[in-house]
Amino acid sequence: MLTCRLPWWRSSTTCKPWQSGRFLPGVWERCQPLSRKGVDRTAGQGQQVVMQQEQALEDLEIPLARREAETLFQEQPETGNPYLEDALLRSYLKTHLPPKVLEEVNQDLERFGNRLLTKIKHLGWECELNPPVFRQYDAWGRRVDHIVTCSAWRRMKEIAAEEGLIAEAYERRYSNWSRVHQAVKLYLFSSFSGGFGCPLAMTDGAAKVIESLGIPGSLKNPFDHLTSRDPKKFWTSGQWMTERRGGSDVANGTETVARKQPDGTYRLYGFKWFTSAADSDVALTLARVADTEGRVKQWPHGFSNLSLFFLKVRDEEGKLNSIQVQRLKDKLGTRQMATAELWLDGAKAELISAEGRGVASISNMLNITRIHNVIAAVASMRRMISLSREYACRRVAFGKLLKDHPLHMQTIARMEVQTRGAFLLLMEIVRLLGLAETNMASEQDQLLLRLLTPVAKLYTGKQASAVVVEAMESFGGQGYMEDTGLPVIIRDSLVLSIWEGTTNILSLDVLRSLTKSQGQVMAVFFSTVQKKLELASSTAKLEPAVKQMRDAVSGLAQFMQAAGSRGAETMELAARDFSYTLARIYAGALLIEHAARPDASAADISAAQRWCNQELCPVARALENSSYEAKEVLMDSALVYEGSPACGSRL
Ligand code: UCC
Repeated sequence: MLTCRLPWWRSSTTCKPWQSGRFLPGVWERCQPLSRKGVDRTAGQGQQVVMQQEQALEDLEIPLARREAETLFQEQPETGNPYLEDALLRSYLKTHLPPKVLEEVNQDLERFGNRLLTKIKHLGWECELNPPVFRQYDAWGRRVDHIVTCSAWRRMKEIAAEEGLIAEAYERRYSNWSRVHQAVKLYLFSSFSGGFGCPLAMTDGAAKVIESLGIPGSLKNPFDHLTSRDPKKFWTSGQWMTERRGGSDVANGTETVARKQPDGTYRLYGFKWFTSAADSDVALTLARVADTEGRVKQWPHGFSNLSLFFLKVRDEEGKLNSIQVQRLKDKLGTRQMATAELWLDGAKAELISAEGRGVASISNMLNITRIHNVIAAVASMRRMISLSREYACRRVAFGKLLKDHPLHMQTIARMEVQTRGAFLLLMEIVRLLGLAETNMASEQDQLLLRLLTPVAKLYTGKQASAVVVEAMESFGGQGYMEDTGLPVIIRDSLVLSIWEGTTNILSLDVLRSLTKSQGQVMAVFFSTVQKKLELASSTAKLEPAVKQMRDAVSGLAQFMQAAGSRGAETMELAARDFSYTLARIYAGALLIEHAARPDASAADISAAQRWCNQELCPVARALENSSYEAKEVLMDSALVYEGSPACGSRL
């Protein structure tokens, strides 16, 4: 006899659909926990619910043991063209792009969206199913150190070239809007790319460094390859920064040395601990220049001892450039992409920065890869929400579609608000980058770009982790199943707050931008936010949001004043809360600006209002709570180490 598997709250004496393994018609209907009356549903959706329920009833009538195949499946979410379904993206482009540019970009994105859906999505999944493998020796015992990638991964590289995913930014056919066009393509590509966004980030960063050096003769050829639209010619670049002693404190952690050769080139000796997209064609890396005796040169204060080098990973015959692959990393996510440990055993390289100015020079690359990180963060949130909202139109629970459960919709709507704020922050930094690259940026624009890049990277990385995990829950147990593809998105998103600088490192970079500009970045921040609020002040529906923003801005100004009189330690302790405050206030201003357009939708207005309902100035609250006082610093340690034998006795 089959036993009833209903949950306990439905298996009371009044609710027993099963008797002797048979379903009694009529009982089921009476036992529905939620009334279906008054549910607003279209005819088609209503029919779908009824059909699903009828199917369930039919299945239940047949004893489980005699059913040949289960017919009640959960509906798979199917999303359409990601460009056409992204209302905020489309309204942003319509608002900002000049009409002629919009027309062309719109066409390109619609076509690209279809290509993503029909071709690229499948390749992305193949990349996930066929991660790279490392073959250290050939059949005859010869060391080959071959990183074997799948055909779909290699096809992604060709597609990246064909679509101009790097080239677009450097050709500048749409002048300052080229960066926006490129970023939007990368954003659409990101969730379907099978991890190929990573090599593209570093390729873009390398091209940016070379361009910022004025494309010297020796780097003209590599630059052409990195920015090529020809799949046969296109190269990708790595960014080898992390060594065994860590990836944050690069200046102190780098052990690799560079020995100058008689022909003016260098040979690099060292061990790179994390090299992402290790199958790339070229790389930028840091090393300490040593003299002929192998002694590392010492530099005056202000120089980190590190210099920046360009190298090709293989020579013309395909042999590794005196590089040995130690092993591939066993990562939680981004498993489609080979991350390796590499020994540099005399790798031939070209010095491309002034000696000792390696960190400053590679920061051009870092700022680009950090923007790519933002792209990936926003894309992962958008993808999860697209799937969630689609699933909610198909999945029936408690007698109605998920979309008709207000609590479920409230949960997705909260994620949507976060994603909208993040998206506008992304568009703002790529808009500013586009201006800077076409000599159209004012000094203020440049300062704002410098400040907002780490702010957006650190904030959207955290948002992505929270949103994708929340969205996973909206699929119930299915969200936890590998073959739905959902866990891949989660795993791949979790790295976004780590690589390219962790949240705290990026918070300190925010402070670096303040110090370097002697506070000017904050003056620009305040005046830009004020301007956006002023423009919206005549929109009645936005009044409460504008008021909340003004309060937050004045809280931030008060914090700045108080922190200024306390010194660097307070600022360092407050760095994370401060950066979150900047992100929330600036994204709030962007949402308000977008909602103040004459053709703004009700959803645009609501997104702005809801964003501003959250705590916009956490740094002021923390200051008020004395979180940055010395006694609280001691208490931080006491809290962390209570009961720990590690260093508890030394507190
Ligand atoms: O490689 C990695 C994984 C690759 C995967 C890529 C995927 C991308 C996403 C794709 C999405 C799909 S992960 C490794 C990444 N590593 C990092 O991000 C490093 C994290 N650590 C830092 O950022 C640190 O703050 C350091 C390394 C910058 C600290 O070094 P220093 O030497 O202590 O820094 P200083 O002395 O403060 O700065 C040295 C110079 C200064 O210029 P000068 O000397 O003119 O005053 C700084 O102003 O560098 C300048 N500088 C910057 N300039 C430092 N950071 C920046 C910046 N962000 N922008 C402009």
